[in-house]
Amino acid sequence: MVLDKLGGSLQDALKKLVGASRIDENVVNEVVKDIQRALLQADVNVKLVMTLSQRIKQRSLKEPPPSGMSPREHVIRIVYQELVNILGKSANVRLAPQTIMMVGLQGSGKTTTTAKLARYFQRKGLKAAVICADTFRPGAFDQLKTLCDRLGIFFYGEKDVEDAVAITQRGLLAIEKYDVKIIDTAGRHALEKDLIKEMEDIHSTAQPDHKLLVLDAAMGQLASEQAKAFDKSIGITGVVITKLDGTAKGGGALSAVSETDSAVAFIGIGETTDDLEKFEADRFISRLLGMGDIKSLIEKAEDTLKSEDIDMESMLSGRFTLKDMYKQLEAVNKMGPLKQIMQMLPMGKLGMKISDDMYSVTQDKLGTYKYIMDSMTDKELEDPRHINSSRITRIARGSGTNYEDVRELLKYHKMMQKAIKGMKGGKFNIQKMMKKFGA
Ligand SMILES: Nc1nc2c(ncn2[C@@H]2O[C@H](COP(=O)(O)OP(=O)(O)OP(=O)(O)O)[C@@H](O)[C@H]2O)c(=O)[nH]1
Ligand SMILES: [Mg+2]
Repeated sequence: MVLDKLGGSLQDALKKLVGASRIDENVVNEVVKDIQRALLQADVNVKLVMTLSQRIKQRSLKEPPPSGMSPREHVIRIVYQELVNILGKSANVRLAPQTIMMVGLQGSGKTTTTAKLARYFQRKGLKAAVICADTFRPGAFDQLKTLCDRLGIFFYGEKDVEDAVAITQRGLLAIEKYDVKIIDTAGRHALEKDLIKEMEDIHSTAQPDHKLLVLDAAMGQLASEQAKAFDKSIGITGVVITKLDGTAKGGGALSAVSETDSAVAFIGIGETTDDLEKFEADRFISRLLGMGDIKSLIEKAEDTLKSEDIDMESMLSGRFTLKDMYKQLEAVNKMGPLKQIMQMLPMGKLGMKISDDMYSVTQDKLGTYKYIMDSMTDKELEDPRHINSSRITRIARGSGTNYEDVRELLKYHKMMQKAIKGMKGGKFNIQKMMKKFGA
């Protein structure tokens, strides 16, 4: 996944929203703080982050949720919308016959992206050909030719010729009959005068429909300066951010571009020729946030909160029966293995530590526990202390399980009961806690 780290931290922030028992100013502030930290770590401009934070806070607290939408979903949607907003529009490179000129600093990924783009169009059914107009770097010809040969893409280049403009001119004639013509140009250390001159000459010779600026994602927020400089000299029509797979600064590069008049058209996410994606801000953010997952989490969360019928009062008074435990386990099971979600369950809300074993109670296990409990007497269910070794044997036989299963169940129960007793021991103000989550 692109931008794993940023995506992960943003998702963690949203999970706090999903898991909160109530959506109030405190929760929103806390989530916004997490989002800020995540974005700043991805090198997103501080001012941009502050504006975004303000907007999320204001909208979350002022805008009423649309009908049918829970407060939780509402805030998540606002976060999503505001993140899409800072990425701005994406540049649209249509699937049509056209000439594309690639520009950018040395090593930014122009040649690789030229091949990736040709492949992109080819897969969409357009005939693509490329021209090597880089006479600066000795290996440029071979590099692009090798990539094209492998992909079955027509390549035009002239070895040992220095005039990149003349090559472009002859090249365009040679590939006249192709739908999409892509010109790879030379990169330099910085925007030097002679590079600009050559770029402008190729530009006026080729009259490209698109001038794509290729930027290394590692540039972070400096991307905006580059975009402005290139735009001033030949007027770029779109940006390709490469190497998003290899840097934590990708968020900065992406958002910086939208601050200029330019927009991102494609992103490079790896070294192979298939690692190119058309950039669409909404789809990108949706994937970054794992929106599909988040949505189903919200549904589950609200489902479980509704169906929760555990008698908290009695539980906290020290009565924690096997039946109570079964309900808890059932709730855990319904939620899947996500630990964050556990915070919503009564035990989690009270800050009770739940061992890792508890998270992995499978449907099978639950089934087994149910059989076991069905073979117990009411008295045993209410107070399992009465269950001695011979009773365990009886219960195991009656339920078609074995001795160890029954013992495991009892062990769980004891563990949980102990934890609940621990909570009673004065560390928590029960009354206050109960109020807090509306029990
Ligand atoms: N991981 C990763 N590597 C990339 C990506 N795009 C390009 N690269 C690598 O970046 C290096 C430079 O890529 P080139 O395409 O040669 O860059 P260039 O802009 O043509 O370089 P010059 O022609 O010297 O200016 C190569 O090793 C590529 O494999 C990407 O999206 N992800
Ligand atoms: Mg190159």
